[in-house]
Amino acid sequence: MTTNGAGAAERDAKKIWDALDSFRIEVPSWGFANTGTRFGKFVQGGAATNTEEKFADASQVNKLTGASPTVALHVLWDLPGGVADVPAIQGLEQKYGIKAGGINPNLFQDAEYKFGSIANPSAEIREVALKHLLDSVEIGKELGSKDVSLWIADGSNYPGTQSVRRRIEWMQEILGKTHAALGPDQRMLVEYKPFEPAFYHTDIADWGMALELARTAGPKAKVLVDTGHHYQGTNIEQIVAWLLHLSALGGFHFNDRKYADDDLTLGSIDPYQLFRIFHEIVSASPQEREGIAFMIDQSHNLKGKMEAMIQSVVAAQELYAKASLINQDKLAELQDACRLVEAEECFRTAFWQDVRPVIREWRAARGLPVDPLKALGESGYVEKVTQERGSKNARSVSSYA
Ligand code: LRH
Ligand code: MN
Repeated sequence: MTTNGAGAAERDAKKIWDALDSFRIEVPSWGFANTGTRFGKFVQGGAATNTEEKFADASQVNKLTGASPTVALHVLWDLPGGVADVPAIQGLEQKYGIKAGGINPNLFQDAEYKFGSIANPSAEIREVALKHLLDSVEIGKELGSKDVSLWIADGSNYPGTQSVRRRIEWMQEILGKTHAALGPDQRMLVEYKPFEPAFYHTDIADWGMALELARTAGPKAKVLVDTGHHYQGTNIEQIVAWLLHLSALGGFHFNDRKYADDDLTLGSIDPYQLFRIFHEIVSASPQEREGIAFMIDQSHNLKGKMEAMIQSVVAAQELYAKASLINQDKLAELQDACRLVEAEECFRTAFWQDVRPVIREWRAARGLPVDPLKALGESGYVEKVTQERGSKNARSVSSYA
């Protein structure tokens, strides 16, 4: 595999095995359900129609990839009964051997949030939003899951219609109270997004705003980087480097995009982007890397949901393995000596390494199918769930997920 000799090949194989043995990525429950765009939803007969089926699908993905032992939950979609649904989730964790991961409050779906949730001018509605956040913290506490992952869709559509300044103060007040409710091992992750569903201003639009809100909330608050939440041309790995430098990086929502927040499968459009991000992670110190949450956040509107999720986990494993092959010491030496071409070659040679043969050996050694996607096909799992769920999906309502 590498240019010079067996010794180097063994060393590379060890780097890849060590990288894969430590690599874990969380799958989103909503990635298994029928989702669409505002222009329509193409219902898949085998899609998950309830939280149990989402756990079943997540369990199958983990069984085939060995890398996704947790599933992110969206409170309104997976725990419509709130804290009262925790025992049911604990039952599913037992039954399917998958742990609940990030708890995602939903402050964007209900009618009362038309003018915002934690940034809404109405103190009454802000209180309703705070109640939902505190319920989400409680759910996380009872499930023993580490992260409460906040995406706030709040914003406005026309200049002059809302006070950006007062909305900042209202957000800080609510996020401070939410942080105060966190348990000793809990964190709150603040996700930013430049636009959609708001199209003039979004209250938490970029990493700087998320960072400042996290900092004022408290030490258990970190920033979540959704790779789809950046304007074209944004250097996302530079933002990651800064957040690492500031010990403010909580985690990622990985996906890919050609235009905006397209939520396409990771590595499908610009795999080099994710490689550059992983380089910032693997070149950080073990302390800095500690606790960074890798999560997938995608909606599979056209591709088979199980196939797309397995493709995503496998692509993430491959890109993380490639990044683990970068000779960091040599690269740092070449970078600081401004030996540009040699540094670039040292960096991108790792990207071009075909790590798949060694990953297949790792899978076999770990008792996993050497080709997860092929194994899914041979398992008949999709056909089985399509049989079981088909009629329910045919009747599926038109909610987002
Ligand atoms: C917003 C977002 C957020 C989730 C949602 C499903 O675009 O990235 O993380 O809550 O997608
Ligand atoms: Mn996201």
